[in-house]
Amino acid sequence: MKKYRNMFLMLLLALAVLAGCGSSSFKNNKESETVGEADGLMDDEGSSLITVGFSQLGAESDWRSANTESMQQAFTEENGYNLIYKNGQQKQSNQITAIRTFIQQEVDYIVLAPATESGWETVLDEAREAQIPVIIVDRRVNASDKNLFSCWVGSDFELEGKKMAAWLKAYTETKGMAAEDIHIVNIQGNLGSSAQIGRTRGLANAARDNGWDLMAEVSGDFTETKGRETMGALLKRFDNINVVYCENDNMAIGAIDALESAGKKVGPNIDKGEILVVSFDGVNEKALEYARDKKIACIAECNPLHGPRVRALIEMIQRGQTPEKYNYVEEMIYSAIPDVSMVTVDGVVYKIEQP
Ligand code: GYE
Repeated sequence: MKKYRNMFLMLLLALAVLAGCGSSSFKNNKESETVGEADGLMDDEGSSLITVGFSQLGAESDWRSANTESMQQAFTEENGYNLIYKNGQQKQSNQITAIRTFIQQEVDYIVLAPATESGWETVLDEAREAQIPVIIVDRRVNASDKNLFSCWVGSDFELEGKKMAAWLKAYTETKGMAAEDIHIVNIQGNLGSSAQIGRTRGLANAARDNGWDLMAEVSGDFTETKGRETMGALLKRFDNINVVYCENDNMAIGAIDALESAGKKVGPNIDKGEILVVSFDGVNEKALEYARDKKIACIAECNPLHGPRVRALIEMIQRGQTPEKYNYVEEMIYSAIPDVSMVTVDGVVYKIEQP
């Protein structure tokens, strides 16, 4: 993937940030397989391999596949790990069972990529009782007792939504459109997941503040199939949609298919009757191609390559250090439309990158 070049240097930077100044922000978005090896690290029993139980939530999207692969590449035997991977098939109950199995197996670390935010207290408490450190990756858990897990690494999903809303505002202003003429539908991710909550909030607040017509918010579960179905249903309900905000690329691909099958023209010229589609991730090659063709007008990047980041956190704990509780990755925003060159969110300027 073109945009994951310079991987080695960027990861070195991230490790330096983590180890050096205890910052809560990972400065890189890139993956390396070559640094941070766990050579010489021993677990409590003196075994040379560290056992990590990884409960992944499912396999719903290209983002998820890239995330799983990143974890599998980071936690290899050559790197000093024994990775036990469990796919939760989108069900929290499966993930809870996986964690209980990891506890019985007496793994050294548990890594959890939770499907939704709520409902983890009991099982996390069981892991704490067993004195197994838990690292949360990607989405968050909303446990009131923050000591139920060691740390978290992932994206600022609301920031992603805010960046997208800022781009939409800037772009529709270049088109001279009145706020009330912007008729948006939001095809959301799976309800109750941090990625959905943050991206939905980013748009809803902007719609309220700008006076946009946010007509519907419907979940498409982050899958292409549900994105297609949901878009089809929305087209039956509304005949004036001109912006489709998809909370990931796979749903955008499905939605574009439904729009085109219904005879609609997808593109950035909303002043000329085209329907503008925006989305999140920037992992799927087809979505990036759509972005280069302006079929997807803008993509807010969500970086899935958390394997080396989780490994760096585990290695800190192994060395007796305490990682920052919340570790954010920095992310970009992509659009091939030249009219908007940057957006400002919460005082920070984000340059618009080429997809
Ligand atoms: O954007 C989506 C995936 O939680 C960040 O989940 C992740 C989201 C990602 O299914 O494609």
